[in-house]
Amino acid sequence: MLAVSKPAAAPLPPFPPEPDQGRSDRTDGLAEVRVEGARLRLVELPLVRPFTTSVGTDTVKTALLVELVGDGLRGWGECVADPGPSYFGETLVTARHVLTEYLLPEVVGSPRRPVADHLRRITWVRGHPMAQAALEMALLDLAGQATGRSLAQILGGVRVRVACGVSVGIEATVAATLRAVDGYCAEGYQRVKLKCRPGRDERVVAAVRRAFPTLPLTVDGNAAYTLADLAVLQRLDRYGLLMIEQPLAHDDLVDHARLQALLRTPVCLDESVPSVASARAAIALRAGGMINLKPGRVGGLLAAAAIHDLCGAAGWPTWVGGMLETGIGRAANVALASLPNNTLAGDTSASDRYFSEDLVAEPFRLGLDGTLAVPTRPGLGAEPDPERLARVTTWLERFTGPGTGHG
Ligand code: SMG
Ligand code: MG
Repeated sequence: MLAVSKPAAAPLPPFPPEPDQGRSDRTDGLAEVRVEGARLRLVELPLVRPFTTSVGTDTVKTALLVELVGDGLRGWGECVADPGPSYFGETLVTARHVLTEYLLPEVVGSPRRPVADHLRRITWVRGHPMAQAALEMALLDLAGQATGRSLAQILGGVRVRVACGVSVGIEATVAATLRAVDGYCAEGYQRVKLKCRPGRDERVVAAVRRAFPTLPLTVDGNAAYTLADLAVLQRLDRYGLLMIEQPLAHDDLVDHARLQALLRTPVCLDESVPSVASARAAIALRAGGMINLKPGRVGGLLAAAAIHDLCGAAGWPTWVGGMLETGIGRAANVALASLPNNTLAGDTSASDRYFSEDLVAEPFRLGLDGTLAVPTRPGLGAEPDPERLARVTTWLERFTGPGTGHG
């Protein structure tokens, strides 16, 4: 009988290393912390101008804040879920539910523990990365304060100031977009991102490029395109964009890989990377060329830092995105932006790009060189101004520990 030999299997492409789910050695050496009580609250801050994307218009920022109290310290976390699930599947109501019923009971009233152990106790909760990230931020703030280490030091930051860009919403007219871009450039922002959607893309990009020939420029489609729009996406290649952010579906990687193979401009993934594992898949599939890091989207700062490391090893640049955070979430984003592979300016704009009065005592101010200072105080290095906090709080709930109920 004829022996049929199986052809040798083609070697697997080099795969990115195994994810560590973000529960990394970055927490080694942090003091143990005890969480005696917690408060959840909603705050509402009007935006200085409406912000329109392909998924809707925001005129006010509603943030869910986590406040942990232990050993005389106070740790703060900001949840970036929106009121509705148009950018991401979580909402303010689902995040509140998950924090109240599942996450906070695991840490409030528990004994003094290493922060890694507190975090291990919440990993059984699947999904809900924005709720998880808010609690993680508050725990890291407590642990950083207890240890005397800033969040940037905990995460492995290497910069004292970080380069800032600005995200410009879809304006009513091209002229209004040009005015907005002009204003932000005059303030010193180092790069401009134009929100776009089918029909509101090439004409605006062409006009901005004509008026600002050397401006570092990007676009963000927030998943509004499909491969049927290939022609316009390929035409955008002509404008020297730094990247095209999340053009295709929020849960797609395969079509982004097909698109990237047909574009010179790097594709930057945002919505399509909701975890460390999905970042690894994106890199393995070559579904783009860079990733926008948002702690809330991926389950926390440690997971975002792990994605930063994976991308660095793969030669993909990273940068820190934004969710119109108050100064609390902004402090965390700026600390994350100080990591070495974040080589592109972030959507980490100054407080006054969003609010006439930020929540934090010391608002983030843009330097003349278009940078923000990385907080240096232990922990987050930012806390709400008590009087302002009281003024903008619309809802508040207290937790004292498991079994004691809340209210
Ligand atoms: O914080 O300056 C900011 C906003 C940056 O454009 C921004 N964020 O898709 O990257 C993004 C959006 C998400 C929020 S609006 C849907
Ligand atoms: Mg985006």
